[in-house]
Amino acid sequence: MQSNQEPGNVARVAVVIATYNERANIERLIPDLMESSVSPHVVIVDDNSPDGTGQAVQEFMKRHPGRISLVERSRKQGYGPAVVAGFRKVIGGDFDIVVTMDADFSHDPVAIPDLVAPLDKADLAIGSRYVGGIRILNWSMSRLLLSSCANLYVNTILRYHISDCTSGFRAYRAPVLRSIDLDRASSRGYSFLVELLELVVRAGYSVHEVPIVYTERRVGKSKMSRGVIAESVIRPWFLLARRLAGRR
Ligand SMILES: Nc1nc2c(ncn2[C@@H]2O[C@H](COP(=O)(O)OP(=O)(O)OP(=O)(O)O)[C@@H](O)[C@H]2O)c(=O)[nH]1
Ligand SMILES: [Mg+2]
Repeated sequence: MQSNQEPGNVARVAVVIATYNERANIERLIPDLMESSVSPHVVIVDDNSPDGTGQAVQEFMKRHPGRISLVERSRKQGYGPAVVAGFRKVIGGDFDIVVTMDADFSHDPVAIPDLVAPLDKADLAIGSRYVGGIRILNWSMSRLLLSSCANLYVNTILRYHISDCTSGFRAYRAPVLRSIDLDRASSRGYSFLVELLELVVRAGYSVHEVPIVYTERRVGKSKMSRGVIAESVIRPWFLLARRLAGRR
């Protein structure tokens, strides 16, 4: 499916970032994003982080009026619902492209222009750690195995040919997000990324993978939990069942 963007027009980019206790990271990331060549509008979705992430964002909003939005939720409700809340904030606006990324510098803001570039021919660009070889810095072997197995698992059950189905560094053409039913992406953890991918692929949109270097967080704590992993094991089967039911 082709982009509706006129050649020569500068795409308007929104960047959606879910945060929970990411103050130290966000204080470095927002300045980097403000300098980005794609001049993004930044939407932070914070779940009332005890470390004051939301207050830090409010300070940046005063310094960069009109370029940053904050969606505040009362308590920690998971990565998936946070990203959906960010999408709902931007899809009614006049953005052409919506980027998602983590706050912890695992996703390098410098790579955003490369991620956005293929959207002149694709509908979704995934920043992939695995396409054309593995590019991950500072991960333990067990974490690499978990991520690799998760991708193999998802590709086997859902028959994708996508090397990194669980990457949260993505760029969507905004009309794609407007056209799909976001209420159907109800996963709380990272299987939300697979669920959203399924909605995009089933709607007939095209996916392109862009090689990225992924660096393990240096500051702050991971939110990975047993519950998140359990959901990631069960969800692909639920998605397969939903796909088969939809065909009948
Ligand atoms: N609003 C919100 N953000 C969340 C929640 N859980 C995770 N996040 C954010 O989602 C992004 C990804 O979470 P991470 O903890 O870095 O997950 P991860 O990258 O799989 O794990 P690490 O590799 O250990 O960092 C980060 O920006 C988190 O702050 C949540 O419940 N609510
Ligand atoms: Mg992380």
